[in-house]
Amino acid sequence: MKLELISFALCPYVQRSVITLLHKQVRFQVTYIDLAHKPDWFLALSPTGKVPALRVNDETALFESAVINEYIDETTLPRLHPEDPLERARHRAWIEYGAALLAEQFAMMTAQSEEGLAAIEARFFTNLARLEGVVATPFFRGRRFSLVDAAYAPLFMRLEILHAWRPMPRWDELAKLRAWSRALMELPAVRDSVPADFREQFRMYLRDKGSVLVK
Ligand SMILES: N[C@@H](CCC(=O)N[C@@H](CS)C(=O)NCC(=O)O)C(=O)O
Repeated sequence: MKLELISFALCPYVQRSVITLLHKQVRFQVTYIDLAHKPDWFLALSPTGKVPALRVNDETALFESAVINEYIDETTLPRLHPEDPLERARHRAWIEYGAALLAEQFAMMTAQSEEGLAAIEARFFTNLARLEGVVATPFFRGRRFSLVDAAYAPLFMRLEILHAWRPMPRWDELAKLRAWSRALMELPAVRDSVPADFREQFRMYLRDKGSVLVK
């Protein structure tokens, strides 16, 4: 099976799929595109015009990170998704919840004023805190890594970087989530899912977006 992941290096949704591919030790190629100038071939294969897209055997293209991750999981054993349908549905629900959190995190990271940042940050942490009573440790469901872990690691990676630049007291209060985040950051599949100069690229990206966090 030939897999080609269409990517943008700083995209957290792409990173979800990279983590899954690395964790499952699946061979894949990466093709980077410029999201500001999307090539025609990409627009032809991705109806949403968003990355990630996964081209399989030079033919079928999949889109949506959660769907791509399930496909990778179903085609390479052992399965990361739980066997039990109810438990699997619960995992899917939290993955969806994580996608909404990523959108809120993006709004937080690109806030243009201190007032705007304060409002978005309050909302983000209120919604993030709902996970505190749900998560087991070290990973979402205990000792076994799951697709929920792959879905949240990009969010935590960005949160830890932002927190190092400018401490966010509400992140310190979420002890179980921080333990989960720490366990994820130690995994090779998570560490290797971003370029070596990710922090610097991330900072420059936010600076170009006029983020109040890097002024
Ligand atoms: N729901 C999508 C979201 C993907 C997404 O928003 N990707 C962004 C980059 S991080 C994108 O491609 N944006 C380009 C655009 O919206 O034109 C997924 O999970 O794959």
